[in-house]
Amino acid sequence: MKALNVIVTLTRHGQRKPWRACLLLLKRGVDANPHRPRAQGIDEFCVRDTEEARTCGLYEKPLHIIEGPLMDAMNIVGDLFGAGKMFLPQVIKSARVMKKSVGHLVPFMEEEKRLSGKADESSAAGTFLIATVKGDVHDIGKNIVAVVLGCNNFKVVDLGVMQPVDAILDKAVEVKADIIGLSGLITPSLDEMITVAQEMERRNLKVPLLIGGATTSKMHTAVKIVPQYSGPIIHVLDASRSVPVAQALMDSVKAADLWEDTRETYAEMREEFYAGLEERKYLSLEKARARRLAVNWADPAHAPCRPAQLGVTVFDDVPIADVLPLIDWNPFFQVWQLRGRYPNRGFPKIFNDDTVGAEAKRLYDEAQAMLGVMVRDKRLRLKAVAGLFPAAAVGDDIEVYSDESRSAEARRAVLYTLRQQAEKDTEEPYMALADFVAPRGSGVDDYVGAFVASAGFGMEELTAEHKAAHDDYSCIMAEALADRLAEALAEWLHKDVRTRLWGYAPAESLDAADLLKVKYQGIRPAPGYPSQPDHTEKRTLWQLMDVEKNIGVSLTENLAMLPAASVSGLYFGGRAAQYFSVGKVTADQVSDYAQRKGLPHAEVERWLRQMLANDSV
Ligand code: B12
Repeated sequence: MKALNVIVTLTRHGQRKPWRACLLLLKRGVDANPHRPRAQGIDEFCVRDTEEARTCGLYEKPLHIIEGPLMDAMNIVGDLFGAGKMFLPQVIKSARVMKKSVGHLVPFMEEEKRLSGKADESSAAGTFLIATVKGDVHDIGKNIVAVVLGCNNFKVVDLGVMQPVDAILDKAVEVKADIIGLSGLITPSLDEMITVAQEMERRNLKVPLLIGGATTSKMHTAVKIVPQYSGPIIHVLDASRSVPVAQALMDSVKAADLWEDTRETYAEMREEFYAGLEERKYLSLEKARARRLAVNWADPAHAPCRPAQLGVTVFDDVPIADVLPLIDWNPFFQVWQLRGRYPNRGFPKIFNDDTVGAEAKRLYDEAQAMLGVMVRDKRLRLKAVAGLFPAAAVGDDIEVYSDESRSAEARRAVLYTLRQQAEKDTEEPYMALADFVAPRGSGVDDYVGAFVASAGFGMEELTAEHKAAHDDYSCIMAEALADRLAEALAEWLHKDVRTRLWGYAPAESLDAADLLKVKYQGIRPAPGYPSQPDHTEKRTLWQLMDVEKNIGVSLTENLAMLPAASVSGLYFGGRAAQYFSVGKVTADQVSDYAQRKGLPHAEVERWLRQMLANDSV
């Protein structure tokens, strides 16, 4: 902390020149005391001060400014973040200042290189290659990790999203990566990560592999990925933990210790996992079906409502302002790793939290300012499509028809659902989504709905602008807000469906808080979420609602949606409909499901890999 003391002293004495560039950064470190909130990351004078440092005569080369004051400052920022004394938004803003400074210096360094004919020796802590795997569009978690590692002096090579295994490994070899990091949001990415590990083994690489992203877990890494590769593989929970792990891996002694410890832990976890498999108990599919949720369709309380507007409705441009009140802010603070302590965990009480309150408020205000610009300048376009169709349950399937005849000729598509099989101690039913729809032959005419909502149109341009301005902070903020808007749009659309398009709850009057607490009738399970874990069901939604043509949201080969800030799901309107988790399923259901879907068994097994009772983590 010697450098910090120097800076504190310099700041106190108002001695700014020629350290201004450094001070600008370090202000963040000094200001990190949450009890003394001050504006963080003020970068407006950054270029002026960097230029001043370059021309003041103290530094022989522009690189010396980067490796001197700028890196000193970033190291302090990194240390404070690691010690929990500085928050993620502050770190990312500090990185913005650093990037702007470096951006100003790069042309001078290039000119120097041109004149001397040789490149500057870099003193980076190591080269970290990061990528989101094939078929996955997840960006925000990866971006946060990239910035945080950059703040800790790593040279980060960010390949972006949807990266196939060869692209990742070829680049890793080309840039002589010291560490490879993989990110993923949806379950198919777990298989892609296994493939990368296998290919690393085949190529005889020794580079450590870090695994991260919302869908990953320590258990999955230990059981499924680690056995594929003889080099070190470590699961990293969040951005702050990526730093000590990456730093340890750059030191041969610490790396050996870390990997030995981790390898041991993972081996124990594997043992526990395989031992635990035998303890799990399941009902056969037949028995589970016999204990389905038996809705009394003759009861008027379950009488389905005929939708006011059957068919597909396209929303080409929902005003951002209309969905703003429906934003759920809690996940927003999770993105920025700001966690209030009980009783100030949730929004807006988080602002009262002694530790994170002030920073949370500042972040929220900045988010509001960005939303204001998005509304004013129409930077994002919100698009959605909703479809409501006559339907009938046939076993565990839901047939969707083009007209009310519900005849074989009118059958347009089949939605396949999965049934719970994990044994319950109670008399509770073993549910599948099909239980919520009146069966064919019951004499009751029922309906089902589907939707896709996206707030990602315009994001590419917006993030490209921020990236060009070396502004990772605004880039990550925009991504976090687009994700919030996508979910708020889904909430808005669901309300419109309940009260108008389907109209089964025309008089519903719930405020935003009640909506976010799901106090309304009906559900909207998303393919990939626990009630419908099979991502391939999205293909049916795309076909039913002609999604790509109608609103331009597409599916990747692993069924992620593009643009990234998108959600899709089904609508069930009846009183019986509720959220549940399918959990693990046994081989009999996998075979049955494959047969019903008309897909090869192996393919279905691949898509359901994370829920196979005999094997999945
Ligand atoms: C917010 C959210 C969304 C948002 C934004 C998604 C995004 N960020 O791209 C929206 C609403 C758009 C969304 C959509 C969907 N989602 Co979602 N979503 C979430 C949620 C609630 C939080 C994810 C998040 O953004 N966290 C914040 C970020 C910053 O954290 P992070 O990505 O995990 O990254 C951190 C660490 O993981 C780590 N890290 C990340 N990468 C790396 C890499 C390395 C090398 C290292 C070291 C570390 C590291 O550091 C990061 C920073 O701390 C999770 C559940 C959960 N609690 O995790 C579900 C979740 C990820 N979603 C899920 C699903 C299924 C979907 C959808 C398919 C649903 C649907 N049908 O609409 C879509 C897919 C979107 C698409 N484009 O295809 C599933 C995925 C698992 C699965 N079954 O496939 C989850 C796990 C929910 C669940 N329990 O089932 N989702």
